[in-house]
Amino acid sequence: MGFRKDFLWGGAVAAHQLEGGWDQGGKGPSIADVMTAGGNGIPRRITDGVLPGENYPNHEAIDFYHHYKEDIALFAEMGFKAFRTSIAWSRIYPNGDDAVPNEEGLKFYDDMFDTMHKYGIEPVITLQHFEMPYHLAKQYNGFMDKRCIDFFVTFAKTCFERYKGKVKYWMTFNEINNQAACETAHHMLQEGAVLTTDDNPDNQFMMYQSGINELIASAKAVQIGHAIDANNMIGCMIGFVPVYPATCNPKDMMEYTAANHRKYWFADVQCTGIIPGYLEKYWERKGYKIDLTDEEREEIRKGKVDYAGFSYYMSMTTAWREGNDEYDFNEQANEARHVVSDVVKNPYLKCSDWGWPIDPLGLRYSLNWFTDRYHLPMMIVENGLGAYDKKEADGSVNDDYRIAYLRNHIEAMREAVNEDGVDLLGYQMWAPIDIVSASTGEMDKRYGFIYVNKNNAGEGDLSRSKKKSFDWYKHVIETNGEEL
Ligand code: BGP
Repeated sequence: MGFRKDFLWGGAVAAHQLEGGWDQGGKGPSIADVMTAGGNGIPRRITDGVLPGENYPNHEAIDFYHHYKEDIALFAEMGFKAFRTSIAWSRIYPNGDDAVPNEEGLKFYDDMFDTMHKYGIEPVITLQHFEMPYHLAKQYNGFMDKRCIDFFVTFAKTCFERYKGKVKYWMTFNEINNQAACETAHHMLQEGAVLTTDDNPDNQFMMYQSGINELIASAKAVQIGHAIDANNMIGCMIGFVPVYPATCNPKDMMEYTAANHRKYWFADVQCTGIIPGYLEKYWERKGYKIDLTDEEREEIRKGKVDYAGFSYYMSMTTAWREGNDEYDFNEQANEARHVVSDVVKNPYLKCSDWGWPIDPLGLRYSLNWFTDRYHLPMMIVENGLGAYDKKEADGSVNDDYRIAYLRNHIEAMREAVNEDGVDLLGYQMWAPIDIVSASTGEMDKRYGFIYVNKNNAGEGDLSRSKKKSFDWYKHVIETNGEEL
């Protein structure tokens, strides 16, 4: 009973959200570097390049670029077996289409991985986590251009070759499916480096075309990664928000099915190698002529992933609505494009301060959903609570709400292992140290076991201190999840 002996307990972050050093060591600007700070309920703006006078929180972030040794030492103190981060693409290829990689960038990650191994921490690496070189967005419109497939594959190959023997667990694209349900300018830029506006009627077509191009790139990278090192475990990374039908009305059940198709077709492709029939039919109905050749379909078939990685923060509930084609429903209502939302409130769940429904049992359901659909090993590569923390006069942060959130989720995950027999490789909590929020650009939306002295206004000396949850998680790892 219980978690496997080599269970990968750890934490997850992404380069752009903590490294800072946005223009140091030969790094080029990434798409994250042109996103301004938003706020709780206030969207981030995308500027036309890096402009003077704007506030770009990712430029400095928490300066992990210069602090990674002390931060990794703190993760080691908690007993981490794994640490998930990403390789900032524009540190390696500053423009994305450069002829040769930037040695200083490659060396930076060599040193970081060596530091992890010194403590017996296994790196879990994402190749593209919302941080494509900005030049690829500006010059090519990102993955709308097939040449970006080759640029990504070159980047992936460079990383597989360079870090052979140092990195075994990989993921190609972070939350590759987020764009599917949202199709906003923010998501189209974050996931595919496609520059658009919220009200562009072509967003959905572009999402399918750029998404297919990313899936081809992912499948090619999987094959190359296996050829370079047969030990490599290369996964997908799905932003998973399990869908519940609002009622047992059969129409709600079909709406639930449609929402699963709409949100998780990326997972179906990466885990099965097949373009699902529901997708082909939808393109046909919409008149979308997706550029996808027989050779590319074959690449997708051969480039199936080894494990299903997914993030889990919340569930969502959908309902059928009179007079609407279910596939035109969207997760986010978009009045400018006459898109109606099918998302309804779940009366059984409470929400976080940012309105994210908290649902620990949904994690057990998610592990079963992936197992029933794909029968692959899995890794939870993100799960955590963004909250306002209060630093007491004595410097302590008593984050019992964070401990409660994580305890309940880990308990649900343990039941999925013990009762349902799911094959789970590890759990990467998001994020072990306070970092810049991806959706809002805030610092005050905190996830960490480690407090970083910096606020939304950018004030603070970046000093690190332990929160109450630090020792709690340490004990969880020590007892391999027995004592929560
Ligand atoms: C996921 C992303 C992460 C991360 C996390 C929390 O969608 O993969 O990059 O940021 O969500 O979201 P946020 O930072 O917006 O609170």
